[in-house]
Amino acid sequence: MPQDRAALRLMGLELSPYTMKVQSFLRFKGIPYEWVSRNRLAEKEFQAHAKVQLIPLLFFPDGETMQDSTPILERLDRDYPAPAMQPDDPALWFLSCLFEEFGDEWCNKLMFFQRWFYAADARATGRRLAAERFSGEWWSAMARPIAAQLLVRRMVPRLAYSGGNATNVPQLKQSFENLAALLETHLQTRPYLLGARPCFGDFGLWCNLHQAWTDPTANAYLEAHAPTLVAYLKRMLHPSVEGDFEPLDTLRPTLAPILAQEMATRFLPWMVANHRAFAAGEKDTSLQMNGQLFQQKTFKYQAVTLDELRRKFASVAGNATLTALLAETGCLAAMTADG
Ligand SMILES: N[C@@H](CCC(=O)N[C@@H](CS)C(=O)NCC(=O)O)C(=O)O
Repeated sequence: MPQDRAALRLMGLELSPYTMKVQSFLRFKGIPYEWVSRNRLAEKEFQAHAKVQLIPLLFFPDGETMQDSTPILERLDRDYPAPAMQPDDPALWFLSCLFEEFGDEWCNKLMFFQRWFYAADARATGRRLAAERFSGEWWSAMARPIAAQLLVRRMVPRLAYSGGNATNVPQLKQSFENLAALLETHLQTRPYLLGARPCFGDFGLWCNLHQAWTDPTANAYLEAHAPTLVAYLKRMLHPSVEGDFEPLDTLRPTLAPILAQEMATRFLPWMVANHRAFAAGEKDTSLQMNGQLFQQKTFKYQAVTLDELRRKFASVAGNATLTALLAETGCLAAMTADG
């Protein structure tokens, strides 16, 4: 192995929210790493180590590899404890976990539908993906135009997977615009979600919203309506400690509306319905969301991550401040198995 090889190697793409999430976290922790583009040249190495066909793929110096950004961040936080990624306060700790999951599983829908549902965005993304996939190959400029079209043809049907279908788009569009407005207010007086330093929740929340900002339609909307949020999206590319986490009291006035309007009415009802459908062996999940039908394929992954979120809640369920906030905002029921 060449001496100058950095300790960790991060394989992925800039168009991958979860790869950018891990990169941002490595920067936050000050962990040296080598970026490895998952282009065609890296395909052989990817296939030799990947357990699932997903990026990011993280290589440790001892040859161990990891996939799935949430356990990757938790592992890196154990290996490199400083600066801490989580608040000590149990209520803030759980809210940070809840936002990480919300960002990973709900905001992904808000990004994905805008990226592939609108023709201009799909074309733009196809070109960017082709440029990344064929980077490092002399002839790539000639192949890109056709490659871009092929990638769009492969990715657009994926919309069904992420729930970006015509039935759901009204709810997803409303959710994106409402979330942007609520974050624009919440981030007026603080650089990060829970105060003057980033938490676990920031990395999940940021990664998909940042990707959306790189796409034409969402970029135009955010630039016009949410300049403070845009500044946050740029800040999280190189997150750093600028002070302390705030007490829940000062966060609550602008954080509670996000819990009530986006998590309690959209994200959690979908996660609970998906969990129930998975348990019942139903391949499709449908529910009423703000009086509208919301339907998509049922996923094992999100059923498992809801169990994990519920396990985390159970570890702090005795915290009266937290349970009061979750009850007031309509999020508490979903935190327990019969929720
Ligand atoms: N839960 C995983 C999700 C990883 C994921 O969905 N990665 C996408 C790119 S962001 C991927 O590799 N998709 C496969 C493909 O597009 O072929 C994580 O957090 O790492």
